Order: sequence, then C-alpha cells, then structure tokens
Amino acid sequence: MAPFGTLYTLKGTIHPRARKIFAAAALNGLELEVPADFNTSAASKTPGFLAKFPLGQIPAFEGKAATAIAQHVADSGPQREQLLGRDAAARALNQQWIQFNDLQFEAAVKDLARWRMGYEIYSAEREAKAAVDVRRWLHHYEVHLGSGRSWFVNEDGEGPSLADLVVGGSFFLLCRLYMDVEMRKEYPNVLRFYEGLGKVPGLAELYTVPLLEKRKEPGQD
Ligand SMILES: N[C@@H](CCC(=O)N[C@@H](CS)C(=O)NCC(=O)O)C(=O)O
Repeated sequence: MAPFGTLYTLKGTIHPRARKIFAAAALNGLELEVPADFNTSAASKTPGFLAKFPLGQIPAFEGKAATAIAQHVADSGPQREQLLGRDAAARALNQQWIQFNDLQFEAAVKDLARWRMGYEIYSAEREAKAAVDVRRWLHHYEVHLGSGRSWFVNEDGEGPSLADLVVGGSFFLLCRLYMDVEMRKEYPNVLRFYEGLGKVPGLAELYTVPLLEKRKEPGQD
C-alpha cells in the first residue's frame, strides 16, 4: 500500500507530539513515511523545510501541526467514526477533551518535562505552578473515568477515540519523566485507562512506558 503521506518528525524516535498521530494511523491502517534524513532538529530549520512550514516546528504534515495532523489522519480511514465520533454529540465531546488536554493538561506536562529533558533552564516557580496544575487536571480525568468507563468519549466496546489517543500521548510523557509510584496511587482510574490504551492492538509500542519509581530531576533525562 502506498504511504498516506510524509510526516516530518524525528526519524527513529517517537516525538512526544507525534504519538497520537502514529496511533490514529495504526488504527486506520495507514502508513506515514518519515524522511530518512530527518534525524536532528536542525532538519526543521533548512530553507527547504521552512519554505513548506514557515514556523520550522515539528511534527509537520501538509501545513498542519500535531493535533490537526492526528485529526486529519483519524478522518482518513475506516475507523473514522470510532476515532472522531459517530454523531454530532460524540464529535463535540471529542473536541472538548482534545482541547482541554492540549490547553490545560499538556501545557502543564510540558512545563514539567522541558527542563527534565534539558530544553530549558529550571525555574522553581514554574515547577511549583505546573505541579499544582497537573494534579488539578489529572483529578478532572480521574473523576470522569471514575465511573469505570474505559474511554473518554466512546462506550467500552467501541475502542478508543482520538481524545483517548491525545490524552494518552500527554500522559505518556508525564509517566516517563515525572509521575512516580506515590503519585500513581492517587490516579488509579487514569492508570487503568492508560493501561487499556496500551492493550489495544497496534498501540502497545506507543502507549507503554516503564513506570518510574522516582521522579526525574531537572536535566536528568
Ligand atoms: N503547536 C505545535 C507545536 C510544535 C512544537 O513546538 N514543536 C517543537 C518541538 S517539541 C519545535 O519544533 N520547536 C522548534 C521551534 O519552535 O523553533 C504542535 O503541537 O505541533
């Protein structure tokens, strides 16, 4: 089968923002080609790349950024209804959780992640704010999933929607760098949701992360 298109993201590693894109592609049976020479972030600053994507950011695909790419891929295959919703109400709920995740949860996760990954200078003040925020948003997820539901929008038997793939991508990063064994005990429903996502055929590699005993320190990743 011909690839669905070219995704500009780092070859050989799964960029934190690309996880949801590869997951939507896996569920829709679509292949995304990553250029073989796109293996450092300098590749996103070449004149050729900037001519196509003026912001010079990755992941990139046909003029779109991460969540919009995931939406495009989700809308382009046989699992479209599962991923985006079978009716107006389900599609709106997908948007609600996706936007909440990107604006609230992922923003706080990103603040906790960036200096652990060595991208920014540590700020005790931002760390403290992000630590409070991330718990507030996780609590919202925990309560929503508390009724025993497997997925944010879909019924249990329907499989994950794009909202689950998006939340799962941010949660992966939190688990990889920050959420230690003590913190995990506070969010059993979110953990159950995340483990369920990793059990979906095709998604294990994207949503399984070795769980941390101890939170990483700034610059430790
Ligand atoms: N809103 C964009 C943000 C993408 C983004 O910030 N990518 C970073 C890598 S994590 C990047 O390319 N930064 C380089 C830059 O901004 O010059 C998305 O979600 O795709």
